[in-house]
Amino acid sequence: MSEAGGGRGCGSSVPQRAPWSLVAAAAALCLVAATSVWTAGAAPMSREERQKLGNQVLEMFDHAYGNYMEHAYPADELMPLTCRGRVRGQEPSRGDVDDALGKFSLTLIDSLDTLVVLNKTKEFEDAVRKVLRDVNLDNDVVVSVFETNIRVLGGLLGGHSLAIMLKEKGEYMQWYNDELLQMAKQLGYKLLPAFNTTSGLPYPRINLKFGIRKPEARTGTETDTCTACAGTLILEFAALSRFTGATIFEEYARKALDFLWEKRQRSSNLVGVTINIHTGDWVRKDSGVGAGIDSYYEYLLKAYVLLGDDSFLERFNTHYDAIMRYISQPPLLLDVHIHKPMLNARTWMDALLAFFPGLQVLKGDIRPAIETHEMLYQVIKKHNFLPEAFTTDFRVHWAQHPLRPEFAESTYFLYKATGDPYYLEVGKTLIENLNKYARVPCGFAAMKDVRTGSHEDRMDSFFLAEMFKYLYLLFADKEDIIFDIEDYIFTTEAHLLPLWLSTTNQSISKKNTTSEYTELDDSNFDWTCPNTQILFPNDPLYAQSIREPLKNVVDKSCPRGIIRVEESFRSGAKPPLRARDFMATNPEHLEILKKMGVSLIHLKDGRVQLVQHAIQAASSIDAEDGLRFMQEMIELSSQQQKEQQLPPRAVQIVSHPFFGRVVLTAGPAQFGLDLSKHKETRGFVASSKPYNGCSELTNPEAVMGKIALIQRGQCMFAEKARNIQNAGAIGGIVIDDNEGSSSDTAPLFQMAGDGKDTDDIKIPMLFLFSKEGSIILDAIREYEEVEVLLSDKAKDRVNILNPEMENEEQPSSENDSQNQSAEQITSSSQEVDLVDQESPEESSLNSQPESSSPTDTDNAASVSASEQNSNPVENHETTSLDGECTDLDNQLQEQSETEEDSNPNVSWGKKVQPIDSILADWNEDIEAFEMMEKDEL
Ligand code: DMJ
Repeated sequence: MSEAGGGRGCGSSVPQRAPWSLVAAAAALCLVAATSVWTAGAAPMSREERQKLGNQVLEMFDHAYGNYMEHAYPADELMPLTCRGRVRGQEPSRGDVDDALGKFSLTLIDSLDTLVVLNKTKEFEDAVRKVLRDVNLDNDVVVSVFETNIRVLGGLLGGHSLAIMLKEKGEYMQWYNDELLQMAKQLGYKLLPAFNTTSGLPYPRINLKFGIRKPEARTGTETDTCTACAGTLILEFAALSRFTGATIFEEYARKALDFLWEKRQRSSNLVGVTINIHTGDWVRKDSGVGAGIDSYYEYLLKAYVLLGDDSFLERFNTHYDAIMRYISQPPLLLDVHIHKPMLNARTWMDALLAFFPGLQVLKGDIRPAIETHEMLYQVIKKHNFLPEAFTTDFRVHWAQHPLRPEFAESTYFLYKATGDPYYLEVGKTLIENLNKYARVPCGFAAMKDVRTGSHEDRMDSFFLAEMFKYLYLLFADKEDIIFDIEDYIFTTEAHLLPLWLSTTNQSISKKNTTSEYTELDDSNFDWTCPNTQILFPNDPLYAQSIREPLKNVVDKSCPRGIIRVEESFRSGAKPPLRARDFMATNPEHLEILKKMGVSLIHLKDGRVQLVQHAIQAASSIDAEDGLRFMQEMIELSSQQQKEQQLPPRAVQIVSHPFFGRVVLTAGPAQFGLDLSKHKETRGFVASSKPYNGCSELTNPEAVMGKIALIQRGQCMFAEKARNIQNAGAIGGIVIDDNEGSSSDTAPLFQMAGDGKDTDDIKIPMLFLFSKEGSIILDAIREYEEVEVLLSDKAKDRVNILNPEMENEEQPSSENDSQNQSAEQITSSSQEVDLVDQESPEESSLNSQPESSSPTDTDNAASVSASEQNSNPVENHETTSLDGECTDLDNQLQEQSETEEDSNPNVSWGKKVQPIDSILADWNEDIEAFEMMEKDEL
């Protein structure tokens, strides 16, 4: 086991390309070494080109920093679209995001050490003078303890670290007398009151002037904090203690970490996202490596590097083991529940987890780092940036991107680890995209929506603190940097702390180390590093071979892949299982999949996701087959998407006591009356008998002239439609039989026909997921007579209550047709727009329904036929690839943004009010109406 001083021995937060022995002293810190000989794979990048790219980074930094200094300073941040400073209180509040702003010239402080890394020593000297002259840390502002620590305390300490380095060199900063450190200490003391809890976990926010509890403080009533918020202090606080000799900071940060470790879920060894700072109970029990937890793990490993304290490594390795067991599903990293870690807690990933491959490099676990990084890169190639959140089938979940640096960080570490020029090309792409899509005349603007390229008036300070450092260092040679970067560790905000701190003022760590660690079974601890001398020099294609199977993981349109499939078919090498024949319920198929190295991830919304790991295939031929199978699947899905680009529809409950308040998002049908081209259909609802609508109705009198409710399953959608139409229904609503399904969580799709001519179906048909459907069913139970409106867009309540008014507003019949065709044009052009804009989103790659999926028409006729043969009793509409992966939900999101303004009743897609709240509202409405009725009586 290494003693304290390991930080110095292991020598670096930066994986080196130097001989492996350099890191041996770190015992367990695996900074992998790479070969300098690159014989295949991505072509090596010439020194000239790397220099050119490095210069481009410098120019970009000047553009960002120069505009901040010119137009925003001394404000905390630059607003690059309006070219002015963001001053808290003077702009509309953005909620928690604003807690980073303390009126302390945040961007300047966050940029200090970047200036030195980028060789702008003169500018650094000026910047330090400005900080000392202008920055006030005593403002009456409530700030986030976490953000203030990583950005401001970290920024001051990084600045101090490089100021003393420069001073020692004898040219610059000769006047410097630890002034930044004094400021850091002052700030440290300002943050300490936050730790005044029984647990030792800090309050999430503090008032810089008044602290926590005083009435003037306006904070201190919070009970919860995020794990990362409480667990990302040790580097800055320990550095502050060791630089100044004031032990209290390191003590407090250690105590908070000790408490989190104590509270880890003991059977899974995972931590939740949010914890109660008083009781230590987990408030949010989901666990991942992204938002809310990320830097807690990062700081355990880096605390070991900086402080040389084995206990941190033991904790990190214990957690890492759990992460790899439960959360890592290469290339994905999926949140799970801490108590039931085999259960995924989400079907999407957030952008913050992009730092994790970099941390894995630091740990020495290169393979999963390469895999996850490659997956993320595929997402970036599709959207130009990493969206804030994306689904497991790589669709956009949250479309914004605030120029986060995590992916650049991982790219840098992977390049240092592997020496693979591929990562230089990745960096080049990042630079190009930033210049092409985020650059504006007054800096770089965050992306509001990566799909549309729209901007937000925001340039976060971390963009300067981190992005430019990592990009510059990626292309730099040792001699391009005026100091040895290997002597420093990067904080989570990429501030530089010198590793020599590990041997300075160590008494604190000795005094406070708990005795618990000796009880741990450390047999699973990884004390040795992978021998990269063997790993890379002997196999220069190592990284490439890991990336290769993931190459098309996102790009489901995949033209090259399709050609390859066709070519291989022509040469007679057919895959053993065709994608179109695949059924997730067929054990034989599952066996074949396994052989091909294809694994299934069961998503919560009923879909399954397919991911191929070529190395898990039984043989290289099976791996090839697996690849072909995946490519076929991609092709098949994209074919289906093309047929599933109808916008969603609305079911609006119009009768008493709803009067149009309840609008349910519904899926359209490929057959029957097209509601976008015709006037809506209005009628009372009635359940059909049999409820599945698969045979002639036994209650035609009940559905005659009404909108029939039918349950999904047992037969084709079209068959149901014919049966209710024959009984005299004027429309139909198919309600999902998957209990709990909802358009909040499952992508909408359109109901497909039966592969035959469906022109005979004249009535409109809509699909509702189970939760939405049950709102209508509950309403029937309560009120018996329930009237609904089936339409392409919810109607204004005024028109619903006074249909005559609507008629008055209607054009004359002569104008009607003109108007209607105008509407059609609008409607169809809107569809085209959506398709154009959204088609890149339709990346349901690897994803197909496990069951209960609508059958496709013509295109997939042979598919459904073969499925009918193989599984005649199953729901026909459940067996083939369907449109669940289509992008209606993204269209919905898009529509919600444009339509909500004009029509407050429309609440599509992601912005749809959650069902529970609709029900709550609804109950409130009912009560209110009942009260009103009583009053009237
Ligand atoms: C940075 O402020 C830090 O890296 C933090 O740990 C989380 N991420 C932001 C930038 O995305």
